[in-house]
Amino acid sequence: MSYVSVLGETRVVCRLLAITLILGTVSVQTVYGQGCPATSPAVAVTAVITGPPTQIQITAQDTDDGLKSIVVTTSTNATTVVPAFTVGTTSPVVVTATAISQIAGSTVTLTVTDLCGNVTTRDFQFGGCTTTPPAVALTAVITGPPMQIQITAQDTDDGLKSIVVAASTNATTVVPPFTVGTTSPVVVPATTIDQNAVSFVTLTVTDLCGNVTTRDFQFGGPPVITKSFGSTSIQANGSTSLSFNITNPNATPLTGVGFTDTLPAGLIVSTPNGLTGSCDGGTNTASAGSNSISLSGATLAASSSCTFSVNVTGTTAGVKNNSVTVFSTNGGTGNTSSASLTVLPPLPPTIVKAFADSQVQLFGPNSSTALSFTLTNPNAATTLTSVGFTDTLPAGLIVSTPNGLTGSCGGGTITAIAGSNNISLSGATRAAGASCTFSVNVTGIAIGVQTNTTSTLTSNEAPPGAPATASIFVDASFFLWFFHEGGGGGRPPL
Ligand SMILES: [Ca+2]
Ligand SMILES: [Ca+2]
Repeated sequence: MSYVSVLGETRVVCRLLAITLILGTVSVQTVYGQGCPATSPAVAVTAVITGPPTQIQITAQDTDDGLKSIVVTTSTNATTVVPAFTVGTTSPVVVTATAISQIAGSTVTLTVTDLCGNVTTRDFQFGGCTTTPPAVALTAVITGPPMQIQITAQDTDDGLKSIVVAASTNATTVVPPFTVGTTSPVVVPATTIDQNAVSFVTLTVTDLCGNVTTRDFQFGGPPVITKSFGSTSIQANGSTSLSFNITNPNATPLTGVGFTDTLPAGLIVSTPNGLTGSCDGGTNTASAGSNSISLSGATLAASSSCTFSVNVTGTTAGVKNNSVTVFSTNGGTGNTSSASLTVLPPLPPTIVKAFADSQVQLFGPNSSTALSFTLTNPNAATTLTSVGFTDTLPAGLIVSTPNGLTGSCGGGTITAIAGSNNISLSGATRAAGASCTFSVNVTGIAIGVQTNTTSTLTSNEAPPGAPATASIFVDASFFLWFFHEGGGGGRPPL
């Protein structure tokens, strides 16, 4: 290019302009074609040949001014060649970078200049290790017999390095030759798979960056069942879930999958049965109140599982051991899974007793007070029957005359004979969570603190419940006033 001063201006004039100098006249005659455009050359990747080894084509073009130079400023882990071209060409020029390293990564930088001095610099990065392992999948099953399969391994980013048959049991597995570094799929056939035995093919596939995928493919094996209770223990007559998970470990479907689970004594299907989940195409049977849960006729797709659960209720206390065996039509009988549930006995009834007053007089108008008993069945689901207790009064208390009995307790018989030292309840029935209260008047007959403790609480269903204790003070001040201080001569004590 050249710089020419015309009419006080400095202009960049391209070579396409005709410039004529007429010497001696000190005049400049300039003919302009057009101004020099400021548009820089275009530089882009236009082709990738994956190889291996990978090759790249980078195309440079300047459609207005024409190319002046293409300089390779960086070429790391690559061989970059600029072809010969005519300076000023407006046609594309294709630069080829070969031997690109997919593992280490390659960098190619081009600096492209056009005839007007416009410059484009572009960096191109290729390859470099990824952390993505190869994909390994079953892509074809020829049922035979004998059965054949195809397993496809591919690594689209780094390229495959090796495919190793880690196991081939009851099958013939051959890895075909392939170009190390290929990003194309490689199909590994396994032939003569024995469907009547459990057959395994295990491939370990590594890419050029050391990422590894190991995949097991199983054929002909039975289903696998796992059962579990939702809780490890429940109260008597309480409920929990019982879940069944069935897995098909094979790379092919299982048909006719089922089981029958007979519950142990003291464990039944709840009402309602709370059935949730299903197994594809199978029939679940779990009749409320029965001792049997079953599945029949289910189909499990390759490498799939299904889960369903029902609620069960413990009707007697104890450890309930429960086993179930799964079977299938085409994979035979599978494992036996066991689970245990502890059914705890019902909680015993509870009792609270209390005197209405903290003290009574030994003699006179304030010598009696009410003694109340409150019984509770703390169970959530168990009715307690034949609930009873005995309360023998201490030497300083007797049942008042009359006994002042109020309240009742679940149809039970309350005995409190006037003048006796005994209060008792027998034969009461209390529903889950229910309480009852009754009271009897008692009279102090000896001075001092009278501590009163019941027997344990008995019932037909639960272990004995803890006794209840309460105390009252029998005071002698009224007695002393009445008999020793003048027989009513003064004001009696309260
Ligand atoms: Ca240009
Ligand atoms: Ca990879």
